[in-house]
Amino acid sequence: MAFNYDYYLRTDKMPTLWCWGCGDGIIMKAMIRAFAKLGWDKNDICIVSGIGCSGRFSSYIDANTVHTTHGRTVAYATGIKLANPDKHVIVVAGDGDGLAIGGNHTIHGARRNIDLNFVLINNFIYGLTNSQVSPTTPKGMWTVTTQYGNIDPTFDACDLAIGAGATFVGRESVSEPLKLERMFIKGFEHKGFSFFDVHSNCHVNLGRKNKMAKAKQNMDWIEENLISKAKWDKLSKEEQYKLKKEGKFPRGILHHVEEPEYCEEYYKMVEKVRGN
Ligand SMILES: Cc1ncc(C[n+]2csc(CCOP(=O)(O)OP(=O)(O)O)c2C)c(N)n1
Repeated sequence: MAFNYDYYLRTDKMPTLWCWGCGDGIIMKAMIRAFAKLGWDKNDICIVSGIGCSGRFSSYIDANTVHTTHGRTVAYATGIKLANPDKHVIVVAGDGDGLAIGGNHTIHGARRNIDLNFVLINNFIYGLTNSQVSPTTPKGMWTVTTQYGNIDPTFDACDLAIGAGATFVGRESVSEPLKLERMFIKGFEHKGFSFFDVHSNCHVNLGRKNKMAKAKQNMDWIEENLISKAKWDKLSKEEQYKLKKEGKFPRGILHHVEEPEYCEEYYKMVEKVRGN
């Protein structure tokens, strides 16, 4: 029998406002299947989204939801998780939201290893506001703010998360929804800061002026730039460095370690101070 998504959706809000073929829908569906496979009650889930096309997750998923200010998802989510450590808190933010204006919050959420699940919807552009350059926009690409081609160097969101202290870090794309679902399940189960760099298409605002105006062309381009972790690990450090400079990245679960979780440490401290 076909999977029924409706339990986790605000069906009265359908159809979505996303453009035809947008990767956001694939990610939302993979996320919902992960919730269902983990057996999560929607009342135990909190979706915290920022501002952007990706911000609509908190409108469409029927759980506890907060549509927060641009770049401040982790600040809100930290408060929510500390006050409700038994809830599953999922942060959804775009590459502009999570790496530019909100980059600092992303770093410190990872550093604290608070049990949040940070889903970065990385479409390489400011989607909602029509094509401004973002930290992940590849070199040379046209955006409205880089009309002669982007000169900013390529940015690796997973390296940032690992360096900052995230304890589960993975990268997948919208072309592999089942792998994405499996990665979500593993990361959602992990206790600590889980960071998912999900490469997604924005053929309307990125692709249109960069020779991939169709969703499939944009998705094919994403696939060309992702290399399985198994293959990646066989390359020398020099080869990996060179590939990253060309905008090519490893995919899969890249980092998974166990470290003390922030809420647990916090509540231990509360007990200690109370003399219990
Ligand atoms: C403080 C603040 N600055 C700027 C904006 C305008 N703004 C809204 S969405 C957005 C960028 C969205 O891009 P991204 O975060 O990559 O998400 P996407 O739309 O691609 O999902 C910007 C700059 C805002 N709403 N608030």
